[in-house]
Amino acid sequence: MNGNNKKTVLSGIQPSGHLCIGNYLGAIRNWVALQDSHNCIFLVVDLHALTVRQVPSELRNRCLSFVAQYMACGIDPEKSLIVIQSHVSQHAELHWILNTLTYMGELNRMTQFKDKAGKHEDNINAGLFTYPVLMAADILIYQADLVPVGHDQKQHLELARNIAQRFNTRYSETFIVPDGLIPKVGARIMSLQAPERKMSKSDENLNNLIALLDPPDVIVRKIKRAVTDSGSEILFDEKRPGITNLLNIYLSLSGQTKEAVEEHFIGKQYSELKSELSERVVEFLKPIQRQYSELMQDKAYLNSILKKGADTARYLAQKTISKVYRKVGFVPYKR
Ligand code: ATP
Ligand code: LTN
Repeated sequence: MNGNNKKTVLSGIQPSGHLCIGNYLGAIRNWVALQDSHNCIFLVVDLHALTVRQVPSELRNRCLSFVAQYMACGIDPEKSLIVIQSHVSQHAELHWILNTLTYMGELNRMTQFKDKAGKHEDNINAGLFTYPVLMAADILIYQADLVPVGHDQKQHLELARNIAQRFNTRYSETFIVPDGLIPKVGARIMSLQAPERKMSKSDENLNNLIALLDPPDVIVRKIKRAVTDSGSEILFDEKRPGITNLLNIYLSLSGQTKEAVEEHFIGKQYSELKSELSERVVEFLKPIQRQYSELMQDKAYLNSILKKGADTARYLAQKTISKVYRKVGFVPYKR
């Protein structure tokens, strides 16, 4: 990307709801870890966010807030590009081309579409349906090698790989076929009140998620109210999703092994797990929240980072789209 031999990493999050520890443990934590060894591009995917209704002024503020939260979590704009998707029009251009290579049957199988269509029955729009193709465009436009995401994005990634291969077969080698990077621990953090569902940052019930910006007393209250299961032993057990989820969050933040965590809680009560977990989460989020507040006071600085991100991203994306337009047979624009 910058003329070095490093591979390219690309990922993104929709600016909807409140960034939560699920997003951090499933995705952002891996982004931070990849910054030195890879050329990284991290997107705030605002085009995707429009697939559900947004209040324009809130969307605008949330995009900037997400940028500051990425940085507060450790994304360093000196090492990585931070980019707002709508600043790079080539995403939408490639989306159209890739739409023509994607079958309705493939999109019909996407579980996220089925979930979201179920949640927003009054607004099942065409954008929601072709959302995974836009995600493929996000990835392929930068010739990304690696895409760090949580487990729920596995199906979308597979589709992106299939579309890349299909284009390459039809028009000759053009796209890198990307690999996913899904963490072993933390790839699927579950909802606090309904642990059979994933924690989701735009859940209407805020008690289901721990937001990165939740104040300490709110975190303590939410964890105290989290659903646990019958029984009293504190063990990782698929049949007890509530306690297992709390243990998984603890495990992800402590960096210990499962065995060490189970041993630590032998003979202890659920209430002790909850208070120890609350303490860990609060301590973990404290420096992130401090840094976030500082960053949000300097909007000019945030905007300068976004300008730099967009300028470089546009250059990279234009290289791909020009190649794609040539390969599909469009007449080149001559000055
Ligand atoms: P929304 O509820 O607004 O649809 P979301 O919480 O599902 O959002 P996305 O923007 O869809 O978040 O995802 C951002 C990243 O966070 C993706 O890489 C996704 O895999 C990851 N992620 C989302 N939820 C979880 C979760 N509960 N556990 C682990 N990773 C998650
Ligand atoms: N669909 C993703 C968000 C997303 C994304 C991307 C992730 C949009 N474009 C490109 C990785 C790479 C989601 O988490 N819902």
